[in-house]
Amino acid sequence: MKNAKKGACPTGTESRVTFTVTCSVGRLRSPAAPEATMSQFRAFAGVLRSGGCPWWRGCGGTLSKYRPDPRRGCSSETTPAQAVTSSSNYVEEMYFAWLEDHKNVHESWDAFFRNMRGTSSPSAEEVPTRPSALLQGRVLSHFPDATRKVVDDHLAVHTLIRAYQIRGHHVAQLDPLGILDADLDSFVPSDLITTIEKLGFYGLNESDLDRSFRLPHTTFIGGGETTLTLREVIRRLEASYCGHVGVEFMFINNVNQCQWIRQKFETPGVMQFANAEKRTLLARLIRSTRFEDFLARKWSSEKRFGLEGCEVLIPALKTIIDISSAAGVDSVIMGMPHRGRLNVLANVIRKDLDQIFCQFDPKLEAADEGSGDVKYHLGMYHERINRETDKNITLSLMANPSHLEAVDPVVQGKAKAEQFYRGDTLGKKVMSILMHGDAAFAGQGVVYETFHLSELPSYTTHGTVHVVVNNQIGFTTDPRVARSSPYPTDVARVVNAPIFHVNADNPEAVIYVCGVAAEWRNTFNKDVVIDLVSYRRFGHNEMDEPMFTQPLMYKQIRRQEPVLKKYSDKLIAEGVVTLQEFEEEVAKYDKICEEAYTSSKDEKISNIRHWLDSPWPDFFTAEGEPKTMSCPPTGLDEEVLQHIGRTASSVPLEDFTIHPGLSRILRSRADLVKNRQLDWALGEYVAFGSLLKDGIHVRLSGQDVERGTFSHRHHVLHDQKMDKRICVPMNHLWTDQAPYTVCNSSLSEYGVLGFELGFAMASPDALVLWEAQFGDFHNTAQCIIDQFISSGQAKWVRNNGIVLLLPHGMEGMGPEHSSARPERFLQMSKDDPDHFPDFSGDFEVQQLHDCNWIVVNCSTPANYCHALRRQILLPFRKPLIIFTPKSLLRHPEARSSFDDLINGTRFKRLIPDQGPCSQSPDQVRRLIFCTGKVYYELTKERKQQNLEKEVAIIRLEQISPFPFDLVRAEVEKHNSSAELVWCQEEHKNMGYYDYVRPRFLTVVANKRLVRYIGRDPAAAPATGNKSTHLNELRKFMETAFNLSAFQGRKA
Ligand SMILES: Cc1ncc(C[n+]2csc(CCOP(=O)(O)OP(=O)(O)O)c2C)c(N)n1
Ligand SMILES: [Mg+2]
Repeated sequence: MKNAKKGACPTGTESRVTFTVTCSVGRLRSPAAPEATMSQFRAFAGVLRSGGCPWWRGCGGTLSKYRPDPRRGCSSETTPAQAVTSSSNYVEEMYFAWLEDHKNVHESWDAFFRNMRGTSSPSAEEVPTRPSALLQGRVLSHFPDATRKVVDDHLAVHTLIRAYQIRGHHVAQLDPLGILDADLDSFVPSDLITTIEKLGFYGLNESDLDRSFRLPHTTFIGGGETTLTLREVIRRLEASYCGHVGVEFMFINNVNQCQWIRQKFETPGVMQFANAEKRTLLARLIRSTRFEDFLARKWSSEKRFGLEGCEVLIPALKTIIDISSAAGVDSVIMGMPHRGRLNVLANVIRKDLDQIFCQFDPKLEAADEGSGDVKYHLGMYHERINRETDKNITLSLMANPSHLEAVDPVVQGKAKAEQFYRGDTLGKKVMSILMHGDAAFAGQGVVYETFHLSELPSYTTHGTVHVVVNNQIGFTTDPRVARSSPYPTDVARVVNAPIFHVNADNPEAVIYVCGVAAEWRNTFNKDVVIDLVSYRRFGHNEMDEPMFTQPLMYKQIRRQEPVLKKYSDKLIAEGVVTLQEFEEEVAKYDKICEEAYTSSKDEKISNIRHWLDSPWPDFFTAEGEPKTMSCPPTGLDEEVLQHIGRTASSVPLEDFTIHPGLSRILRSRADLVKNRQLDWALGEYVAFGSLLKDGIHVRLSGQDVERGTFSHRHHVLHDQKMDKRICVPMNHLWTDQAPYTVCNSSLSEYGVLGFELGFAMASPDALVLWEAQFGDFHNTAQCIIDQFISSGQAKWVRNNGIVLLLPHGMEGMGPEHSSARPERFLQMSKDDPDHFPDFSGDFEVQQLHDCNWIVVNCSTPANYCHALRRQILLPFRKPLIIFTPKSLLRHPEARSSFDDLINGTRFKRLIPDQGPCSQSPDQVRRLIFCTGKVYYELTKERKQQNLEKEVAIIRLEQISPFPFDLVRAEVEKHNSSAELVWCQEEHKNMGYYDYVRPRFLTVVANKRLVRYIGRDPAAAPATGNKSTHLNELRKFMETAFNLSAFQGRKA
């Protein structure tokens, strides 16, 4: 009976659900059959509402004369005996009133209760508190069976109410097609009253239907009434929970929040709309529907991922925005997948229609550099007046890749940043809306990771409204094989987000739900989910044939009247609009589309720049170009260095006790500063601190970053005597400094890196860094790296200066924890290996401008500091990938003097040999180029072998873009017959070799050989065996300083 469970939506009827099926009791199942079906439920419900069956009628009406007023006592015409048999609620009221004071009730009742208790009056100590005493049976034990039943029945009715609140959604009529179960299950919960006999589950029966029951405080179905007949209780519960809205919320562990939701959905008459509201809704539905129709007519064979079947998404979003705007929100940041995206751009964000239409023109020429992207991936940013509230609002839809849900954390990061920079600490001004497909919402893990950020102090956006376009299909895949959870939305339960399922063919129900969701967000600042249960009228895209895989579903879809038709018929029937008005509104919008279509033909050039979701107008010129093509030196005043150094070695708060081990660390930092030296942690401190001084916000996020995985950073000090008392010295540097945010993240890479990328989009005046615990863990965030960081600017002309700190180094720690996989980043770097660039002007800056990202492996703290500062002093933003050290953090050689950071100094893309080779380069027999930690191993070995005059060791600090100019200078400086060697500690098929080799060959015009020294090729990045590790190291060190190792070898 699966198909019978969810009836099709009668949009033409009232917005609350009405069951239309009537049947006789003879068709209902026996109470013993727990798996009653929905058709039976609907039949029963119809009976309840209509009161149409003779056996069902007739019990009501008599109770009215028993309405009790305990304060006055009862009507003299009602005897206790009559009352007990006809109104349990009445007796209960009387009894409680009598317990408080026996004078409260009429003397006949007083006598009745005394008789029952066998006592003259309730003594003070005997008077029990109401429910607990009843539950403990202290009172009941004195009662005759009839009275005990009264109480039992009340408890039963309360339980029944709760059952509907918890499980009513399982039988709600959610599928517009009437053929599917939104919860993937035709099972009807046994505690919902789907047959008359099921009242027996609660110890009730048919004769109880017209008895009145006092309602608990946990329901609002009574409206202004405190009692209702059981018949009415069930009818109202069914209307609230089993209609076109299924409310899932009883898992929320906050009582106030549950009460709030109950009130919103149970209060009688809540879902009624004024005619003006209905007309607005119709107009929005017209736009949504006619937009898709227009595209289908003009470009019938173009992919657009139409919204047909869920056109209500547009009015839904607009309602959320209207309500939020009324509550004070003036910036909404949205993320969404392909489905209906063009419609959202046109009718929600209000991108000019001609700009959308011209994207369909295959002859449109690209004005911008880069690859560009397909039209249904582009973002948009628009400031406008919200017509409903007359307030300014900025709407931005983030550009995104095909990779479903990948944009979720990015949207959240951007929303967080906007809130942060505006001081919107409670999310009252800036909010995010995320749209999802049903299959992707359930299937993609990043959804879960993003939900888990939603309540974390440094990551919360104070509530996101999630809207799921649940067309009950994912490409060709049925939900039954696409998820294990009942609903696609169950993932949201982890954060106690209420979930509102709604039949998308009932636009008024949708609008109501959206209003509640927006109010929820504005009230509780927590996430909320709207599940638009809908269908997909056509194939996955406009070229697909859905009948191959879903024949029956699509037969039904063909018969399905479009929602606009159903809703316009309804409003015409109600007299809210006339047919003529409706047709005029349709014609008006069609005309707008036609005119835009005509003007779109004038567009010859596609400007992706016009689709930017995060413009930085002051940062670039009006044309979107960098204001200069140079970068100032990144050095600092001695005083600034000293000041930051002192703060980094101190505890700026009074009466703050730090751990003795940390005191030692701070003391040694102080010693370094005294000696004008920096280790890695100090180099980082100076970079951050000096940028803060210049008003640049610095945000460092990642797992355990506050202390630092390697216990070297200690940016957050913890008072050893007072729990949770912390001190962030970096925020005590200068009174007018920018804020420093350092935050340990949840244990997620994909979600958190995406979030930080989004954060970095909001402003160019921020240094946003994400640190992997170990560099190799970045690969669980590969999608963010591939789809956004590496290619984001090429696709969407959007700059982003995010910094990735990836601990890297072969230190015998095993296959994991060793390599941050430099080869992966380098393989995606776009500088041409075979072409020696011919830049005029500032070679370094021009190269950085033209690359897709910067990859560095700094060997000194000073250079690390310069790299971070350069990131901000550049006139554009590029992602920066830094392979950071582990053992070098404490290596006595890996220190810098203040001199390397003093005014006038800058980042060194390459560090030449500074020993004897530099004095007599002609004597050099081998030039070893390397990067990172292996430099220290090489110099140590060279010294031991006494080859400091013969072997020059040159450090490539910036690997990509490749410093062709500096490498050439080094090659030319030294003896032309010297061997050129690339040495790395990584395996040959990993690390840097494949990237640097062709570039070295380009430098030497393929006239010299470039030798490889390092580990042999391997499948795993490192051995798990310490002695193998050391043997490998020893072997390639021997080769490095065996000057005849390559003799006679041609390649
Ligand atoms: C990460 C990822 N995997 C697979 C795909 C291919 N793909 C594109 S749309 C789609 C189905 C999505 O279904 P759903 O989320 O329900 O959205 P709908 O298309 O139904 O609106 C799939 C599998 C993708 N784009 N991204
Ligand atoms: Mg879908």
